[in-house]
Amino acid sequence: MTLETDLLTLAREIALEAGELALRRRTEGVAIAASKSSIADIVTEADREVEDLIRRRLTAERPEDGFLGEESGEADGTSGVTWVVDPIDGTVNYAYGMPTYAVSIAAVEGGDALESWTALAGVVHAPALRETFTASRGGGAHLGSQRLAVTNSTPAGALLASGFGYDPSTHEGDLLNVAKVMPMARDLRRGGAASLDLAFVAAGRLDGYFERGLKPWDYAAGALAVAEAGGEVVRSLLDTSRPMIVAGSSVVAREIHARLAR
Ligand code: LIP
Repeated sequence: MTLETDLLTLAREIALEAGELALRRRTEGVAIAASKSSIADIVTEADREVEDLIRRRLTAERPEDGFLGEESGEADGTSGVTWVVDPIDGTVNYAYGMPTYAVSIAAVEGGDALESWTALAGVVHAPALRETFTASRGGGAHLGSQRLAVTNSTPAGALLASGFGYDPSTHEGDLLNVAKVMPMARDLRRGGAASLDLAFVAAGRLDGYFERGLKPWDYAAGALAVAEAGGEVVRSLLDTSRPMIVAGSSVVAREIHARLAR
């Protein structure tokens, strides 16, 4: 067993357990615990409870690792491995009872962002969809036992996805970006969970994805899946205040980026 396969096995086991908790809490009724950066940026009691479960299980199994979670913050480790966790990505979808939300768990070494870390293992588990996307460095990306590959479509007629931040003042800029990219697209999807958007790119269900202002926990696991499925993920600093994640096959990702840069 390699480090990557050990980390992936642990991440998958915990993601499945966390997903069942999220699903159970959803059926019991979701309580909004608080709003964070804006009225739209909600956190539910389940977000906090699920991240607490994940953090406790990881600490018990690998106490020397670091942790970076959306709800409970950061803790340094001594092993060189850091867990990057979004307990319920797609929180608004979750609160409204939509099935498109996921537990996202990634293990990385090195820095705290896409261009500075080396991703070792990642899981995007969508309990309401009963789908578990996994990836490990050099081990490929999988949906269950199915090996994944990004599409090799040309940029023209690409099916794309994007998203908008919680801060209404950023929406005009986001919409301008959509307008720049739409001429290459067949259509646009707005799924509401970055980890699933990226997993869908890895699975060939989308040709490309772009979104500004994502946090490391939104994209850490999904970006590894895209890379291991033969795709490309870049974090572009076109807007230094809100870096842009762009993902797809190399030709699609580069076309999206070129249009955004115009
Ligand atoms: C969400 C992202 C989504 C983005 C939302 C939000 P959360 O993360 O996954 O892509 O459009 O604004 O940031 O808050 O549900 O973990």
